[in-house]
Amino acid sequence: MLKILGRASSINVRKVLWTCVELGRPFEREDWGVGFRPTSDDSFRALNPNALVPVIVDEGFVLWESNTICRWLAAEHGRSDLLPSAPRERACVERWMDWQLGDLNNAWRPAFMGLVRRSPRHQDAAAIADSTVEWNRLMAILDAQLGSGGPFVCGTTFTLADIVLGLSAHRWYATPIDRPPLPRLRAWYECVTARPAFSSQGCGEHP
Ligand SMILES: N[C@@H](CCC(=O)N[C@@H](CS)C(=O)NCC(=O)O)C(=O)O
Repeated sequence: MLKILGRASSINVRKVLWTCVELGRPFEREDWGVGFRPTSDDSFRALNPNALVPVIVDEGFVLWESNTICRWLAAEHGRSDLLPSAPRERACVERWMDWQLGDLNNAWRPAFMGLVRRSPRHQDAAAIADSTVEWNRLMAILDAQLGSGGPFVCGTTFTLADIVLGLSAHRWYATPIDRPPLPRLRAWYECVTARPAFSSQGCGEHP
């Protein structure tokens, strides 16, 4: 049985939960991370030296990095709808997944950590304001991408890019900031979050 280690409030754990449900893949989840068993434990660090969630263990195979886990799961199930096998189509999905992890995650951190998590280390008003501007700028880029084809991030098929970015959009809408309207993004967000797999694992709960 696939084991997922990580608290369900983590956006990166939610990516894996959502993907598993889309795949119909059974799993067990163990709570690790802030508020639960500490990832600084030796037993956890032996699985992921970064001491971050999620980690999966499948028949002795250990994997960390949320987007890589989602790609591995889709590939293992032969789900070329979620992760295309054709190089150009696959590159589109991987590009938007990389953009989510590398660019979007960095943009939102001060605003999200300061305003939603209320982290004492993230209460610099100027940093929150800068972060909000950058976060909104990047979400407008996603809105433009959705306007160039759609209805999904990479065209007519729901892919892993919609999972990781759908969760990012959930965070954006849940953060008390001024947002541009971005109607294409809103329509796409409502479409992807209406999927049963989104709500079945609590992905729509407080981010
Ligand atoms: N690049 C990693 C980042 C993982 C990450 O930052 N995880 C956070 C939760 S979203 C974490 O483990 N925080 C510490 C904790 O919960 O103890 C991934 O995508 O898996």
